[in-house]
Amino acid sequence: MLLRLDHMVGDEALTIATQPQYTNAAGNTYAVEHLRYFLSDIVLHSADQQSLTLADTHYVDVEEGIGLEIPVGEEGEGSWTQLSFVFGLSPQHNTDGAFESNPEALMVWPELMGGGYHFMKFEGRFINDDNDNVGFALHAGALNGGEYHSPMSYDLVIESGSTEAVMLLPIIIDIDRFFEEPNELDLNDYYLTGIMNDPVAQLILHENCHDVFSVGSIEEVPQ
Ligand SMILES: [Cu+2]
Repeated sequence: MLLRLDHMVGDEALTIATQPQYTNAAGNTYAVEHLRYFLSDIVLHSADQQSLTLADTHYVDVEEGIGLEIPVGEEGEGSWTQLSFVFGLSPQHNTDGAFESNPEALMVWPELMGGGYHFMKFEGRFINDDNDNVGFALHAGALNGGEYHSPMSYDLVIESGSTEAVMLLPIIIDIDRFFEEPNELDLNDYYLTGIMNDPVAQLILHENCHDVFSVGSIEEVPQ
């Protein structure tokens, strides 16, 4: 069995591009050039209180195709009723020096802003209020120790083990949702300064993360 991360914008598969083509809730026309992030504490849970940790930390780079699948392995054969993970790094994993090699080490978060690592580097371009095509960077992290990581938990029904097929569980990441619900995030407010040193912006993005992820229906892929 494996988990597959499907990056979407609404109903469309995300296309990495430089030319703004998507429209967010604030009406910004935007493009995603780079999307890099960490998940942590990825755990399957069963009805009888068993749990299986799939990864303590997991790095994703959409543009480079890194980390788009999370293998479950043979010990994952069985029945599971819940999947939980953290978007970003849970505090126990967000420690200075935790990652010694690239690409993970390149996610380092400035010591002066609390240290540890970026939870996400979401970079792209958009058309600003002056009608200029400009770059933006939404960099999320535990600014000065802020609890901006997002624990997620999903009920599911997985019965695996007997089938000839590979069981595949899609995890959908809807990029548009970073910009909405409960807070409308307008890139005009942030593209000049970024958000790294802005606790209000970190909170806005953190709150919006609650429904960015969803779990799809299990698929069987013939071997
Ligand atoms: Cu940054």
